[in-house]
Amino acid sequence: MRLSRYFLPVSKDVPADAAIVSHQLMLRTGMVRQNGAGIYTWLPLGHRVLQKIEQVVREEMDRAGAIEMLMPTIQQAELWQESGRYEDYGKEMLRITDRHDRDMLFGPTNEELITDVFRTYVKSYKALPLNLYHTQWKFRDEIRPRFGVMRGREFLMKDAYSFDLTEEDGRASYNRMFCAYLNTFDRLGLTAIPMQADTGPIGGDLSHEFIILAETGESAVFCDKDMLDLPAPGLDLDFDSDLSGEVAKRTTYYAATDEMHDETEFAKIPQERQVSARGIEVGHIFFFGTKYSEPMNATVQTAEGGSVPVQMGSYGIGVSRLVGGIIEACHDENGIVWPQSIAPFEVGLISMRPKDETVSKVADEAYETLKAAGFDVLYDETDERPGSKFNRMDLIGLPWQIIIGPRGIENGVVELKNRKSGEKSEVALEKAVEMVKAG
Ligand code: P5A
Repeated sequence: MRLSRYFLPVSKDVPADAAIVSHQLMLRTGMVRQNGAGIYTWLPLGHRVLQKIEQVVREEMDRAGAIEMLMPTIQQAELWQESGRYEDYGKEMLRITDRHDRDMLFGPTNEELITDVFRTYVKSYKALPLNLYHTQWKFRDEIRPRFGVMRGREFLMKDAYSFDLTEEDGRASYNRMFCAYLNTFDRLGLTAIPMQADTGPIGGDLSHEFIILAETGESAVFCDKDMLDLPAPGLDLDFDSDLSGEVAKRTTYYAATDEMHDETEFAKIPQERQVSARGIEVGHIFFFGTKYSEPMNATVQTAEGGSVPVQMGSYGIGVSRLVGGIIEACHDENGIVWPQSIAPFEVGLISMRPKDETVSKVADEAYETLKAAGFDVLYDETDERPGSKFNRMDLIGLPWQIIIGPRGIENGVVELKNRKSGEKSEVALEKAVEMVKAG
């Protein structure tokens, strides 16, 4: 993408109510524009990141055997009346009336809708296990939307729903999602800690929140430091195998959010391993058995010919929240430092002298070479001062910068800068391509 033709409204002014660094940086880099309390337009740079995160999440859901679909944002009140949550959900639910005076709502989550899909089409245990997911906008009329996209009212969530015949199978489905989540967050460059959590309006008695540590996090969290060093299960994990050991490895450690915190248990950890910090909840998984299937009559035939309510769980990842969460974890004094896996562009190509014919020709060729190598490239061929070009590239945080100037051309090299380490090297373009590929 040529910067002169892109839409990148970088700005110096940050509204005073942008209290945390991720919110400030998202506004400064022109990733989002606020349209109302907790409601945002995703501008091109922000939209690219959102889509890249969604894609990583999708790949890991697919790897774990979940199947993608898409449910609507607007739902009928009847389904929620059937489950009993229509009244319970309270003011967080945005209720809407259509022209025929029908009660509708903007979905805050989709347990009811997916249960309705399930009961319509699935009648036999033979179709199980089944895990269906989508990535769709949700609306929750949060009492205090704040911190930009981290606590929005309209936000993008990936939500998956598992269906099993027995409670034991249901727990196996839960374990698959538990492991898939660890792999997903790892690919996003994050250390996410599974913590025992309150189940709130979703329900059930088994639930883990996935928390990344950040000073600006909304929740107080407590855990064992040794947990932080555990590697993710890995992309070669066999999702058909028994994963209870992988889960147990992590759940034997103490880790809880403030609602579930038990000071006596926490005190049993050696003091030097006690982590008491703040965290951001980037995912939340639940197993709630027949909470929805029973009242909504979602049953399956067993091998013996009987009929039982299906066992269910639900699994959420805050895709739009992750954009802010990742910036909280990945920035420095000059701006954002994107992990390569979800950077809006992998390479920022800077032409030092766009008016110089030779420089511009070499830079144009480099642009074509980098694109042909499969990279997303933002090519700054604008006529601005080099200083402001460098600052802007640092601010938007692309993992690699390639700088083309007259001196390098004379020596047959480009300058390659790694945004994270700040390391610069003068190498031939082919070598730079290799280094970017290696990540
Ligand atoms: C699980 C999937 C659920 O809604 N039903 C379907 C279950 N869980 S949850 O914990 O309530 O939400 C899942 C994740 O969504 C993100 N999230 C938010 N992100 C931005 N703004 C909000 N207001 C918001 N509320 C929830 C979180 O990452 C949460 O873990």
